[in-house]
Amino acid sequence: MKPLSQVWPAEFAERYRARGYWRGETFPAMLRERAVRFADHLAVVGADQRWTYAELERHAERIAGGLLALGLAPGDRVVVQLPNIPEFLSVVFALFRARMIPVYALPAHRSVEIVHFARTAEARGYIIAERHDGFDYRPLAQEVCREVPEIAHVVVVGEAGPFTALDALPEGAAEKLPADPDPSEVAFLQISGGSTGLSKLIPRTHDDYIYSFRASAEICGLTPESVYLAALPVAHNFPMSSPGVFGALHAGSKVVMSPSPSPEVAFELIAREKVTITGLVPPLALLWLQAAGRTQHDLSSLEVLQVGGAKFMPEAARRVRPTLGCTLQQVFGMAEGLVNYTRLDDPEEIIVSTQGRPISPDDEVLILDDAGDPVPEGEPGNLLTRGPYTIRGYHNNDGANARSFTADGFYRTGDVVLRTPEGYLAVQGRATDHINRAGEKISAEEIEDHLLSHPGVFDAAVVSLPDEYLGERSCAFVIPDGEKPKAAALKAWVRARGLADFKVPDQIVFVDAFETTAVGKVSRKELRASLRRRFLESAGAEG
Ligand code: OOB
Repeated sequence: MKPLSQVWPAEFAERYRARGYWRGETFPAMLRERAVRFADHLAVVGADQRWTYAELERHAERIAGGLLALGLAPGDRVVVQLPNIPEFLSVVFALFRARMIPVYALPAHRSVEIVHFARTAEARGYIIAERHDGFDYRPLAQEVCREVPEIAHVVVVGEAGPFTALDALPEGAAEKLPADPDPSEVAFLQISGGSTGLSKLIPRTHDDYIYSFRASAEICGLTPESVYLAALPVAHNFPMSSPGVFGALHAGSKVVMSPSPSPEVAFELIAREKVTITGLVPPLALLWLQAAGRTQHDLSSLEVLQVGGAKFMPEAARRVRPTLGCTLQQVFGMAEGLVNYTRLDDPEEIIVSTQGRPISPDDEVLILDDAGDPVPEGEPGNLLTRGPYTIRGYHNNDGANARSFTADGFYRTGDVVLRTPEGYLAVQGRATDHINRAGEKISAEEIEDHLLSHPGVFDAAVVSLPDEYLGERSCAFVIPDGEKPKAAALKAWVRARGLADFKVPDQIVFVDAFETTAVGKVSRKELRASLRRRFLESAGAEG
């Protein structure tokens, strides 16, 4: 099995410890300590569960013992694909306790993605919910196990079918549970937005990740009286750690798991549980702003609405305070590390017009031109970063590491930003070819490959187009091979390949040929840019 590691050069690691960022905390120790300090305080609330901190720890201990008794072992990687339910927390804390490595998948992922994560991580276990949003995950697990026979155990929250139910794990012996991990060990694998090709796996350590959400909880003002609503899927880095469910638990707050981010579901929970803070992607924030005007629910407990994952337009941002009566906090982050926040007491103008500033005084930020030289202050350029919670490399992916990191360890974010005189970052766009569809990152290349596998497709280029609601939608330009296939058939083809629904192209445009330059060749990147430009120009002319 490929060993897991995430190593900062010794001088950096020493500095991060000396400055008190890395404090040697680990996930198991964190929960154990809180289960004593906040024993009877509510830790997590779901549809019909209400667990105190002591109960959450008891559940995690039982599951940890059960997973070991089942045959999984410390060091095993386990794909976790669970929706926003309290068991997400008992399961991942159980994995941490048993020194197993969660690999976080989104509920929207399907066989192609899960097989890829399982293979890349060399997973031995897979934990699913019986169903969510009308989808039954058990047939998906059967398909994944056929493709990845190394998966020895599937555990199901709910009716297990052919697998093992979480509630029916064998009884484990407490003394078999391993000692706490070393804080510099990798705690889990997060998945990247996948800007080129398939998602990469992001190894995060106890030290670095706990620092990021501890500091986030502080920036977001979390206390034991705070109530955090997990509205976005918790497997995503934003609701997980910015400050997310982990930051909330670190602060002794109450976590409320919302099965859906829709205003209908979330508003009722805000009123019932007196939610004080939550995080959304821009399209959902727009939907909430619309719905707030006509809701019967009392939203007055809400103090902070965080918006991130994609650019939130200033015109919309300005409406948050008057409409919802709470403070907006913009969040610009990435699963690889760096997270920026506007601060709660910042002037309104900074809050609505920037995407915040970094968490840490030791987050190093470079803004460079394409030649690699710093741009003049205030001008847009490519954002590179390194710091106490930004990774130095992906798991087992030399090619991506060579592309995405400089020799001295800076991560090339692919984002184009400018820095204001106050030191805040404003996202201007990006240099990479992915589509940011309502916060979900889609790799153009990955979807092109699936389109090309269709017999009626000669060539395909996938680009992002501006979309009023989604921010960006995906559009595939397709050169047919022979008879033109139906757009609906192509979409169905991509879906049937076993991909997450959000990756199915929103729009398909058939063209006879792609332009080529005099040399006869253009890069895919230039090709996508020119298709996009010409399409928008002609649409503009028509409109
Ligand atoms: C978050 O993480 P990822 O890994 O899904 O995506 C990261 C990318 C960034 O590189 C940037 O391109 C985009 O998403 N992004 C934003 C943004 N926040 C993220 N673009 C414009 N404005 C923003 N506010 O998306 C993520 C991780 C942690 C916290 C928040 C978001």
